[in-house]
Amino acid sequence: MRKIFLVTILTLIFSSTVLAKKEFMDHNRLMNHGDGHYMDMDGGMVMGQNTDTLPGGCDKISAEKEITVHAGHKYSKKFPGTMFAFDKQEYQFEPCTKLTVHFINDDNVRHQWMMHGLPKYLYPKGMFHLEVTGPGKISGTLIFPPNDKTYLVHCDISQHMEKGMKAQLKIGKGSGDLPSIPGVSSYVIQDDYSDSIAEVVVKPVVDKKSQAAAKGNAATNGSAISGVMIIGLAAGLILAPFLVRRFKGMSIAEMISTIFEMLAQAIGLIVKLITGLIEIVSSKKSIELPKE
Ligand SMILES: [Cu+2]
Repeated sequence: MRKIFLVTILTLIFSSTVLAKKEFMDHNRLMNHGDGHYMDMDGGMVMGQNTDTLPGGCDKISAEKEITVHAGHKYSKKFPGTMFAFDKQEYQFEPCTKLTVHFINDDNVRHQWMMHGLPKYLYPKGMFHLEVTGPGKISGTLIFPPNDKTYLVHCDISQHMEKGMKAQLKIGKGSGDLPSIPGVSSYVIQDDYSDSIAEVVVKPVVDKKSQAAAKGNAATNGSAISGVMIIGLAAGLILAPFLVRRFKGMSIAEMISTIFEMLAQAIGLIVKLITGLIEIVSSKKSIELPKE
């Protein structure tokens, strides 16, 4: 009894330390890895930092700006169907602006503020990238090129962008809106929260003729399932007497081993059949080597 009590207490202590909210961390002591790449051992990273090289076409730095960007689950609440978001979904700056981004992660997971499509001669992989694991802050600086363009900003952690952590940054007039930016542009694939499957099938159909066809499709889908069921039931009925005879007087373990044996035999037979068929087909198609 005492042992169980001790184990329970230890488990509770251990899980509380694991589940406890991590402390906010200011990632301001980063190691310089060259090429604008900085990082620390606590999950902080800056890639594509550029504080002084003017992009081609810029005579001078047109403006110096600073923004604070938040990333977190709580910012996704205003966008139905999302899980993560930045606090802002759209940014706009003048060409040749020098921008410092203070990126704050409000979650207990890893988030990024990653900009794509920058000129590769200046930004390795065309990227400017800020990353923080767990609650914390990191800052990075870049200088924008001179052309009007819309840049994608997102978090590249698996499914974070798909679940809402996506924004756009326009330089000058930009080059249009990117799709699926929460609250800014419409989704490429619109989520459907209606409760009927039939409605989902019919929804994109416009005219009545194809509407009827869609309904017909739904009906045949239903009958296809019942057709498979009928075949299954028939097979069961045919096999049942045979199986009863076969398993008479057997223990459960014996039954299971017999079933596996039968399955192995069946698989062996199927494999033999397929290899036989392949041999027949390939022997017909193969070209004989010329005899000398
Ligand atoms: Cu993320």
